[in-house]
Amino acid sequence: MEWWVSIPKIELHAHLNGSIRDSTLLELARVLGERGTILFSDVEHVIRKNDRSLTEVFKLFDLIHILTTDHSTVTRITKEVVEDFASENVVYLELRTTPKRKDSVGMSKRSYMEAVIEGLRAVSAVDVDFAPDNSQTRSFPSIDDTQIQTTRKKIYVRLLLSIDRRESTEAAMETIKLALEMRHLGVVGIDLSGNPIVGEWSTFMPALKFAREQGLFITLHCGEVPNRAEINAMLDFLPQRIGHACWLVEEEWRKLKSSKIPVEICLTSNITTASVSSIDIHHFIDLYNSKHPLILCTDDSGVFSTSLSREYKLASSAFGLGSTEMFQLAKTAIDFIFADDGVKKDLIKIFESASEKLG
Ligand code: 6MZ
Repeated sequence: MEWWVSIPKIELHAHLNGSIRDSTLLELARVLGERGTILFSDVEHVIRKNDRSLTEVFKLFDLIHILTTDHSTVTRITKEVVEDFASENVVYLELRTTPKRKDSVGMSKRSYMEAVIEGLRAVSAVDVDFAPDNSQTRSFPSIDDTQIQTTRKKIYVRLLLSIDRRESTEAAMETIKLALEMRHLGVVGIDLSGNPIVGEWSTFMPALKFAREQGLFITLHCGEVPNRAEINAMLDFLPQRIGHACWLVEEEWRKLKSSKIPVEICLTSNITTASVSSIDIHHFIDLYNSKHPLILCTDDSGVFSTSLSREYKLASSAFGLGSTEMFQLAKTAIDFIFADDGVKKDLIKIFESASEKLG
């Protein structure tokens, strides 16, 4: 097994519908093609395509949502995505998804999320811990040292509910309320995402403020496009984490660094969508050298044909970081997860045990 695959890793920025296997998307497209809902030949090359602009990515998401939005498919993709992350030794996954209402298939935001939870329960290849410590539904007890050596592979999964930038304040508020009601099922926070050229910060701010007051953690897609006013407003909001941070100017870098807000870095996504023009000038290395908190993530492993192991390998080769530094980078992600201290302690044990094994 490649070293990048063998080390334990933590994934904090992964969109459910962006992380679907191509083979599953093609299978779903074929079925809808047979039913006459779509023209398979039109869709096939879009799914197989590899380089995509930011605009094309959001068109692709509209297509993916046509393919995946019924309850049993949502359950299936959740199961597969968790199994795929676990198979490359992701030991903690914060999976984010946008709760969707689709009247034509009797889907509400709540029933969409129930289908996601069903997917977590359906995972059979590994043990999944998805609910917090104090809940009746936690699937497995806290681990001890002997278990690390002997038990089946285990992955911790926590959920973030995403607000799509196309949504209204009321719709965003509905998502926050749902998140609060589903905390006992492992929902730990809220993400703001969607096409960055759509929507206004002022639409989402009231809902995000409410979420924070209620104790939910917040992560924002910030600076995926150059939008000075929004980047500043987001940094001033002081979310617990931000994703991307591609288009900050000098003064905003200073603000970010003094705020110490951890940044979820998605290298392949940023390069593919041309949010950053080339890997050698990616802000990863400046933030890393400044010891700013950061976490390597995939964003959309399906859409960008990547994996977390690949992102680690890419960072190592692009920025000349050795295995000790990369292992340490993977481990420090523990500090930035939204789950409770019990999970953090378990993760520390997992990394310590792996460090002894890998030498
Ligand atoms: C902003 C993104 C994104 O929620 O249906 N999403 N939002 N920037 C990105 N960078 C490329 N990648 C994904 O997963 C798909 C949704 O996640 C958001 C978009 O809103 C997309 O529709 P879910 O599971």
